Amino acid sequence: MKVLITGFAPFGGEAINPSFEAVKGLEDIIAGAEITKLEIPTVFHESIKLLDDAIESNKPDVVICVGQAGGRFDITVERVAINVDDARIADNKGNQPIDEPIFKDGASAYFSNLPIKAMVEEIKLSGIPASVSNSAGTFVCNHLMYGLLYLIDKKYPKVKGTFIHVPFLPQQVINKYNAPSMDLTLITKALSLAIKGAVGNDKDIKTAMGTIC
Ligand code: PCA
Repeated sequence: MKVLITGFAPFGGEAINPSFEAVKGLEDIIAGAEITKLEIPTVFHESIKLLDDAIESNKPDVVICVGQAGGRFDITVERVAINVDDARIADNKGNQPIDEPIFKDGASAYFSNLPIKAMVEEIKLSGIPASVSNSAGTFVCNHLMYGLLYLIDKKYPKVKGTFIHVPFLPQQVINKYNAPSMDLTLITKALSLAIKGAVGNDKDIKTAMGTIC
């Protein structure tokens, strides 16, 4: 079993991105699976191209992309990606698409085909806060998750994939008011547990993890 896991480069004025910091710290073998780690630029379209090339060359069974969700307090495993870019800030190359489809020939949305609830449960059982998220936003993270699931739909039908958002690191929130953070060792452990949940469950568990607005 091969797992490709990616993290993003820092963006939005941050000096660090917890996603790639945590990915870098993962073991090379987790739950018997061979782990390949990759940093992805926080740039629309270039990110998807790089992921496509990595899937083509590494031939992974599972792909998990990870990104920073500043403001979230827990680890969130994403359920769905939507076919829209609506950037509140520019990406690292100055692109700021507004209400543009990611792929004109893609579905309105794609759902993750990994057992996302089993992944969340695995993380929670180790005492780390985690939940299912129903929105990866409309910036580069949703863009990459959509690109991954589009590629799975059109080109790599045997691959399974999702996206995980992680909170800020403590050093990122020193001068931010009331912003939650999580220690790097906990984020790294959570990603390792998420991989364990992903490779260890063919089917998802039937547990309520929905939200009420
Ligand atoms: N987070 C951003 C893009 C890169 C990252 O780490 C997002 O949530 O869209």
